[in-house]
Amino acid sequence: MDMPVPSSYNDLMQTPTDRDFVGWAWYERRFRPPIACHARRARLHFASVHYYAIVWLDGLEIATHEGGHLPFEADISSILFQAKGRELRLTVAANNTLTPNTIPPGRIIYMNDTSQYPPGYFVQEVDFDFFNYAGIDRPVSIICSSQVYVEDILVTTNFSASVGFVFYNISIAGGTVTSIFVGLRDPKGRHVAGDAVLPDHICLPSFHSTLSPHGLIKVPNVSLWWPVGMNTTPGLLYTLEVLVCGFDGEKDVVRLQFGIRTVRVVGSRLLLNDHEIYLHGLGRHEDADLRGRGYDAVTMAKDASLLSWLGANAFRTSHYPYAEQTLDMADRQGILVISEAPAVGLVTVDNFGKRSLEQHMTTLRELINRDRNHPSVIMWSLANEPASNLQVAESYFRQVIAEAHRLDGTRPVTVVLNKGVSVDRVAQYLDVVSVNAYFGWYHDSGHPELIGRQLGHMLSAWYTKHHHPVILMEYGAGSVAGLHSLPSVMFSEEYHLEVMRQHFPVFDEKRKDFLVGEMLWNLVDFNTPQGVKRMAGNRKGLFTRNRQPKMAAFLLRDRYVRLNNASAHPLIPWCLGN
Ligand code: GCB
Repeated sequence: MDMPVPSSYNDLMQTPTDRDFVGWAWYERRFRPPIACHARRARLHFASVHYYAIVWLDGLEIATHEGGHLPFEADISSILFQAKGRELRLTVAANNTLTPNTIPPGRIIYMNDTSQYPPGYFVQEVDFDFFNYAGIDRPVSIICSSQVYVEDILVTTNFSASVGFVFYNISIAGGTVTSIFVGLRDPKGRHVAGDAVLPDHICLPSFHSTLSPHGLIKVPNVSLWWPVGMNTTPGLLYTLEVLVCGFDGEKDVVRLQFGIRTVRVVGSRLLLNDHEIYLHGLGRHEDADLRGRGYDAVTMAKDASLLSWLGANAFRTSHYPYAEQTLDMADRQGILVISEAPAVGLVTVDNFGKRSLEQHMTTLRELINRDRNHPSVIMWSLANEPASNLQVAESYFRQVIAEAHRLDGTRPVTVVLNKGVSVDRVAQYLDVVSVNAYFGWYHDSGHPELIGRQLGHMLSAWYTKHHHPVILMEYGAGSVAGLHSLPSVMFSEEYHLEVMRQHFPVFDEKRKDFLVGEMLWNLVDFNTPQGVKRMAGNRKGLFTRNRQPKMAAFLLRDRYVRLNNASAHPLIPWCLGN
């Protein structure tokens, strides 16, 4: 069938067997290479294929990749050169099978009782609460450049008084360069330091600039990057312009937008630009009716608009890396992001073996490499709800956390925990302790009056044991839009409100000491595997899957606008609303 790319194929199918298909899905199309790419460096770039991908061009295998949500590419210069503009056939095989050693893990269960099931019958089981959407779910593009090209740039930033520091490290591939020009533009587009990189710049083979591929640029009167709600313009971005010249006189120009800011954990506090910061945000999913997990600019813009309307200053990319366009949006809008590796559902001993560890590390490298220049990304979350009580989990996470620190010393690291504080073995290695807890929902269902006591006790217990800042990374309740009940019952909109309301006084109390974030679960209702606990998906959204508000959305908006107002005007904490 015709299949749009990007999209998840599942939601475009008409039979349950096709929607729930597990195995190889084949994509194929013919295309004429762009003339502009002829005799130049050409890379075929996949932003994400879920889960395992093999790619052929004209029948020649050019790439394999394991893991969804993260990019990979193949150099196709010589194939395009030989093709001389002739049509080419691109084939992609994508396999969504998850095993105990994939990240995330899953398992195939064969039902061998032929009195109950037909021969060969199997199901794929997962220990995570979202539909395992599959296919080429993000854009595919051809990147043309000169033979010598800028392969990567790493920017780290700091500041002292009014001077900003921009450290850059440029990796060049494809040959030797004759000269490099590096310049910096401020958020208004004015050239402020380094070389002026002009569009009509001509590369002269003999010319050598003074700048090397790594260095430091000082920025006087720096405009720091801030999130929303800080009484200053959020999301101010500088642009690093890099121009490299090859021997043949060809040039590659890359512009990287980034923000100048610092993140640190000091004692029980999270500091952004040396100011205490409190995250008030949401957990999310890349999920929308018909689109599945497929990248969709309209849904992305709508969700950004919902976050802004709510007054949220943060979100977590639960439970996998989101499209890069979403992080660009967060950079511009001034939303703090906790960027999460796709390690969710590591719950049994066989999810912590050597093969899992290797794949987790590979995924982590790809994630940090992709997202490290985004000012919005202030923390790495390495996993969601692993069995952190197991002995194997301790040595496993000690290694994963050490690797994250080695790869990026500029951001704190967390793992989102749900085991009890007395049995957990992982929090000791973290910079920030994140916990999920559903008091009044999964615990003491139907008893929101117990939330204050239980939540306060739990949060204090984590802090007392580890003396690290704590974030309540998930809490919430489900409601079916339009279902009302007084007195409230579970799944009514009133119950949803009640559960949230019971949390707020505890947050306000604990954030005086060690709580550095409250992250409601979830922005929008989302699709899950079918089961008796889910009524056509998970209903913990503030908005329906069509992005219309439930009553709970107004309650959270009222709180978040007040919180923004309080941090913008510390002397008049409650000057908005009643
Ligand atoms: C959790 C999970 C999240 C689920 C949520 C729920 O703890 O981290 O993926 O969707 O609970 O609603 O059950």
